[in-house]
Amino acid sequence: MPVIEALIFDVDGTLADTERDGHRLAFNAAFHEFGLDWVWGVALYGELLAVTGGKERIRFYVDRFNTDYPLPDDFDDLVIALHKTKTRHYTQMMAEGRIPLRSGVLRLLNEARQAGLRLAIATTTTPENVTALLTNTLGAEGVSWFEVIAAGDIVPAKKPAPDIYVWALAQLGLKADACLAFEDSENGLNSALGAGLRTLVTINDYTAEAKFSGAMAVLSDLGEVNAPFTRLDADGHGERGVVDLAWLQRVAS
Ligand code: XBP
Ligand code: MG
Repeated sequence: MPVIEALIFDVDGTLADTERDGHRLAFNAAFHEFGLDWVWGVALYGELLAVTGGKERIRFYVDRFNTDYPLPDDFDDLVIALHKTKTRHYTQMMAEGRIPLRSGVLRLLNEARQAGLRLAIATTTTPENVTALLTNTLGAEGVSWFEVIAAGDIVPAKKPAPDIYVWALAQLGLKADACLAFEDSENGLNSALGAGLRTLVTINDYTAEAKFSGAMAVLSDLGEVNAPFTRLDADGHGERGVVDLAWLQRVAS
């Protein structure tokens, strides 16, 4: 296996647990601001996560879960306006520091940077949201840690389509076998696998029951020395530890 040259990270659910207490609340705040009585509870939101992308998720909700809603003629414009408002609420929440990075993320990013690995992001979320999270959690320079930020509508087909990872690889000028991807969801895993990437999954509450077939490994999180990960896939035999570059190189081989 070639030496790992770059790490490509998903954002939502992987770098930080942004869905339940970030995106979900921002959607609800936008609905409220528009005088809509739509409220996405924690369980419903788990079902809505089947569709990636905020605008796509609003449409999915109206289509499948709120079928009595009379579609206005300007529904397309409404979705865009709602989503813009949702992004304002979300970035405001990030600026308030409401969502920290997940366990082990900062440690691994620091190690990768010191070792000269290249870093990239591949996410379906809106670019402003990525900037808000990185700036708040890593500091003003955080965005510059990532050489490529592939986000949002930059490719029309969102995860589980491989397009966002294919785009990120093209920008890096690297083949998939020189990179590793980090994901938290089946849609994300399938996107990365579709681009030919070996992919490490760290689960969260919304994705814990998924099967993750094809993942390089499935872990509770990246782990810290005083709070090690638990490996959950059958090949791992319940290993506990810390994801560092040596561990990644070993498991990827
Ligand atoms: C993340 C998402 C995003 C966010 C909403 O998926 O599904 O849609 O929930 O973001 P992944 P926007 O982690 O697989 O990339 O509202 O900005 O689209
Ligand atoms: Mg994700």
